[in-house]
Amino acid sequence: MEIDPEVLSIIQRAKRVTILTGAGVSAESGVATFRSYKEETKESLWSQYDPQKMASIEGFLKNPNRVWQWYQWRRSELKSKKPNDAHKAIAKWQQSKDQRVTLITQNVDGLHQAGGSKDVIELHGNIWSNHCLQCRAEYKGNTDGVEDVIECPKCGGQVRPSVVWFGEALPEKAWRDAESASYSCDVFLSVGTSSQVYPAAGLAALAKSQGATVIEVNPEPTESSVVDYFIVGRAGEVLINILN
Ligand code: BJW
Ligand code: ZN
Repeated sequence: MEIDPEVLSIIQRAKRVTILTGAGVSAESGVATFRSYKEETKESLWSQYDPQKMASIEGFLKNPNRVWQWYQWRRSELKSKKPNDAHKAIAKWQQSKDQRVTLITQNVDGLHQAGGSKDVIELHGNIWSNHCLQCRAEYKGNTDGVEDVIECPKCGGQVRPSVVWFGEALPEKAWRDAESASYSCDVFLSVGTSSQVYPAAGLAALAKSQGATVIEVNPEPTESSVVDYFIVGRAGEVLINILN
């Protein structure tokens, strides 16, 4: 594939690049996305499960074991997944001496870190961590094979995965860092996200309001309305081409 030379030159001239990634970046590692469905006929999560039941506090309180087991299943699926070309290309880009590249992700799978990225701003938490719903203490134990919700050793509350569910606030520091990286970049690159979930989807508009060029990478059209350039393609091949 070839990328429009005009877009390439805008990216190359940028001093500060902020990248926002979504589930599409992990799709080529074989991780199911939430909404879109296409990649190697893999069903998306929300075509099989009700987000209100699985990814909201109401759903958890109603049936904690069902939600817990769903996350345990996703963790077991993720165990064998490896970072792909997109994760690796972004990690390499972050090491550039000429450009400052900030990575913001909505993904909870940890594959960016596994691919070598160091400072990853995780907007929706991390699926490998757990904390108590009641006292918020981090639960550090290994949960492999644990079928039912664990009781917090400190207060007896229920232990939950440390991800951000619908209706919950994003982690404060991550959100602050994401906002400032979006405010201050020359290029905002949105990769593999359907841009339907807020507030993350609003970062592109924030960047644009400060004069950044917004570039999107996705094989499919998205909900985003502020895009200056849309690169049609898969995350891995597009990022490799941008870097070469
Ligand atoms: C490829 C590819 C390849 C495929 N290469 N690409 C304003 C307007 C409307 C609604 C709201 C609003 N503000 C808030 C809301 C409510 C809600 C929301 O946005 N709802 C919308 C769905 C309408 N937002 C929230 O509730 C947020 N909280 C909040 O606003 O709190 C307010 C508050 C403030 C103060 C105090 C208290 C409360 C929280 C949102 C949390 C989202 N959580 C999830 C689950 C995480 C845990 C888990 O993993 O289980 O996060 S939902 C899910 O969606 C997950 C994702 O991170 C997120 C985004 O999905 P993403 O990454 O875009 O994936 P897909 O599947 O949608 O798209 C994949 C894309 O990849 C597609 O475009 C493909 O084409 C593409 N693709 N192959 C490149 N090879
Ligand atoms: Zn507790």
